Amino acid sequence: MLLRSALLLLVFIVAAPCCRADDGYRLWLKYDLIADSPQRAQYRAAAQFIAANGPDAVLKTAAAELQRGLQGLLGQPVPVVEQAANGSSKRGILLVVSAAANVPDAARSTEGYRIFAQGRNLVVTGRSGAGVLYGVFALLRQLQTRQPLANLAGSPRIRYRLLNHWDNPNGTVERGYAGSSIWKWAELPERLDPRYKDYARANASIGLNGVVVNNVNASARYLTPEYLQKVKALAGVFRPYGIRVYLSVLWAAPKVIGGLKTSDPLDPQVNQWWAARSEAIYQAIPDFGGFLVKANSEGEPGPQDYGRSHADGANMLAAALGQHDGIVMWRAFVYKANSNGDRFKEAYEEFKSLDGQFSPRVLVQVKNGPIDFQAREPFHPLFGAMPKTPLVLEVQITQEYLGMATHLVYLAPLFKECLDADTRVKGPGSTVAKVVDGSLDQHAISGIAGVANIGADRNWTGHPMGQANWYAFGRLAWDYTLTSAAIATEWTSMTLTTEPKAVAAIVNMMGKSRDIYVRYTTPLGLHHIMGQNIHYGPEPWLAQAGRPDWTAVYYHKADSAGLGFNRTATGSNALALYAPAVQKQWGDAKTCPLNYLLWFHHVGWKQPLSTGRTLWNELCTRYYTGADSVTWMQQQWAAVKPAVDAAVFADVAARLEIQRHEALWWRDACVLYFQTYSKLPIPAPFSPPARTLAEVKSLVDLYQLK
Ligand code: GCW
Repeated sequence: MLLRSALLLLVFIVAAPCCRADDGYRLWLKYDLIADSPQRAQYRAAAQFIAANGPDAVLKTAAAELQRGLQGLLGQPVPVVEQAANGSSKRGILLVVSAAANVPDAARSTEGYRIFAQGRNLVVTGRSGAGVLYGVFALLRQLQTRQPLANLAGSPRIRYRLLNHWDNPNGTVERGYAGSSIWKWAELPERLDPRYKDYARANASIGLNGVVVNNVNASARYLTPEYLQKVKALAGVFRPYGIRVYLSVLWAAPKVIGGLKTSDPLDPQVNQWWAARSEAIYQAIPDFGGFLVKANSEGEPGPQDYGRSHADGANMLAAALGQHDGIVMWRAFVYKANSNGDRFKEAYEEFKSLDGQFSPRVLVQVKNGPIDFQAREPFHPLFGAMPKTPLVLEVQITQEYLGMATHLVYLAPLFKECLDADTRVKGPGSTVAKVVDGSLDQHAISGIAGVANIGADRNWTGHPMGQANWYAFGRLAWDYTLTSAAIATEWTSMTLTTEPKAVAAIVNMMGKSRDIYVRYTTPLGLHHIMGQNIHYGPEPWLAQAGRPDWTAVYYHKADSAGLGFNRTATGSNALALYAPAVQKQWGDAKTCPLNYLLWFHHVGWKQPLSTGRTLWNELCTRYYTGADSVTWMQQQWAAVKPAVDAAVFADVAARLEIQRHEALWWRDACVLYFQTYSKLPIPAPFSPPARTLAEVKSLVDLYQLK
């Protein structure tokens, strides 16, 4: 018996280090031991102690994280001391919070950091503990990606960098594909799942400083005293990581839980109710960040129910925050209950005229595009149209319309396409990024929000590569000038492998993945042709739904003449919402980028495009080459097998195989359906789909889209 136990123990000891599969839990913060090398020796020599002086809780976090990272990466214990010992020959890292620190300050925050050599030591300094924490993560990133510990400095370009969780009290996540919610409401506040802390570490490591914990389709419950204790417990876990909590609020809360007869923002009792609730929140959570509101949108209640405007509502909530340091983020994702116009224009029409009416602590939160997180959208026309109002850019990290948790789609190129888009409102260079960071119109506050793709799955995001989208969102929120490739390279080296060829192959595949997805789903500016219930499958034939703008035919407008939504002056004229220079380029089908063509033009099937092909042939070419490219991705992935963890490799390979099937599903559904209008053959060298349109349509039931 004893012998058997000893043998078992031996097997365990021998097996453990080599065979522990990577379950993805550690994200990009693996801190695995760097192989013995001259570089590791240099790192070791430079990191013999950490000195951190001061009571700041975030500084303590920074010291602990650095210690943990160095222990793992260098395999040497690094003591944390209060001060570097005088006259010691040891070299160490000094963490210094100083109001006088010479750090960059792009977003009027105190979160910048600077890393520099001072004598034998390396100093990481910032004007706040958070600044030092971000510096520490930057330093660890240098080690993780095997870079020199040279001079480094950074500061966020955007002040409020938030994840928006669409998580519900019952543990479900709206449009979440990685299991249930990570928040265990029933266990809070007594039990703090260790995951909360790891979640905070991950967010801090990429520079995020705020978390809206609940769905914008909000339950009033979060404002009850009972839930406040739960939110307070989470805030306590996040605070040492420089992260503040925010709540989405239900507009009708004064009626639903407050016992009032109205939620009219101009009613004094309603005002008092919100002020009292807000005060109670600040009593419990002194650094509470503020409120996010979805009002008068998709059936949610709002101030318009009482004939009041969005500004009336937002300003009342801002006033309720009192003297506390909080903000209100008011969403512009609205479209009227009975609209017969073009949904593209609705948010603009409702919000543009309110510019200048919002109180200084209100930011209006605008989705990247005018419709709804489609695989490719032109930038939202509100960017640049509300110069007196700070606008939060909202992007979707969770892949509601981009393949859920089975398609490999790296989203940094999508985020950047919007940030880099030039609104031209103040001449060339008036990019969305400059609207959002406040620099174009000199706003004191600025914000960016990403709808989280995180769930209770062990690897956080379902698809292992989905982690890259969380990572990329944070990095771009911090500094939108980083390139998609640079971010992918960092993430891959920290998460999957440091083998240079494999890194290059994976980064190349990631870089192309979003365009590939667009090609096999919605090429040339098609949009909103997905399934009614599951938003990532094709249903271009959808003609009946709760409202016309929930169908697909409303958007693609296929007929015997051609395809696409005419939004020029002869159509809905949504183009008129953009600056003249943008109108000019996009308004002419000859100069409109092909990526946006069918967003703005109804184009004849036989119309030649700049590629030399007719619209029909180009459409088919994109569907076919897009679907074929998934096979290419599979080959790329197969080639890196020796360099990545076996479990992660197998998981991604299996998901790519699903993606291949579903790309063919999209391709066949769309070319066969549009062919019923074009009446043209599938062009050579492509072969017509082996299945009929009826067969593809029946897949909708198979995938339970109905
Ligand atoms: O894209 C749509 C989603 C809804 C979501 C809404 C929104 C939270 O399908 O699930 O609701 O956007 O952004 O409010």
